Amino acid sequence: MDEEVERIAEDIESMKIRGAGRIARAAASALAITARKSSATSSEEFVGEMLDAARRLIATRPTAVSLPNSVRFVVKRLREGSKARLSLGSLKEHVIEASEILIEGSEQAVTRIGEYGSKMIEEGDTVMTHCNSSAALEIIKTAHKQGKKIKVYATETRPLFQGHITSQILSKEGIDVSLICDNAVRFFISKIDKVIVGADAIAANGALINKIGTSLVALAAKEVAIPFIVGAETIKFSPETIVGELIKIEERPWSEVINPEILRNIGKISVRNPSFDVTPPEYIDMIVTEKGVIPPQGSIQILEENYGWMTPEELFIL
Ligand code: RUB
Repeated sequence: MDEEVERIAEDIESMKIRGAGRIARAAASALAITARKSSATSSEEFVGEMLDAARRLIATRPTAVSLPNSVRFVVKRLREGSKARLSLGSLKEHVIEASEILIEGSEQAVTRIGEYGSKMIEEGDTVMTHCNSSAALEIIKTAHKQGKKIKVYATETRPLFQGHITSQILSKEGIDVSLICDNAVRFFISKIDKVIVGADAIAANGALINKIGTSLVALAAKEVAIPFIVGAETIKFSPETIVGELIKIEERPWSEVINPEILRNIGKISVRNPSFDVTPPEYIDMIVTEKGVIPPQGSIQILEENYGWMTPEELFIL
């Protein structure tokens, strides 16, 4: 494996590169790097190198569906090029181009989500967000740029405090932000007009998989009957769920939750650290995608449009 590609894989694992959209773009760029640096002397050897890199990248984090979807997008073109017996040079170009298309498309998708989603924010709205999502923040930032006065409550998002990043980004934009503990969500929910979060994955039934604690925010939002809005590029929709696969919830090391010394003093206990949770579709009012705003029940249609070409073999080939 190329060193630079291995470093990208490790950065995704250690969460130096994090957030489902960014992970997907990093994986696509790692595949382009693999192609650029390849010293393969035959197309077969090149395909082998690409698939090794693809498998390594997919294995880095299990929940963000945008990661395998991005890798599949590039591998599909690799296979097509190989089937069409492109020369080795053209095959490399084909792969590099595919990865560039994916990266550009993913960036444009976030901008579109911002445009569509911002229409749902009204002057004077108070918004709650959880974790750090580029798509959710794009909605808020776009509405702010349109001159709407918005107040945001950002949850800390333990254990890794992605809420600090969110607060910093929004405050730099000049948006009024209050950082709150995750367990203060219900305390503040009566002040909130809308909840806006991102997605690591959307299942065929419209369920949302996002940072642990998202489902609790959704529960609180439902109690006070305010809109719960998800910003999700279509690359976050999971084709595996059409054929009954469940989305794997990553469990990260306990050391992210508690200092080893404090743990030693507490005694012999187990510490659990699931990184994501599932918000059922009944708790979601709308999903803002780059193709438009859909109810969660519209997820299957997005999956059919975007991934209908996939045979089960293609789905599980990596
Ligand atoms: C990040 C997280 C984000 C989604 C969407 O989790 O849950 O809400 O990935 O982000 P982690 P984006 O910090 O564990 O990667 O909209 O930027 O893709």
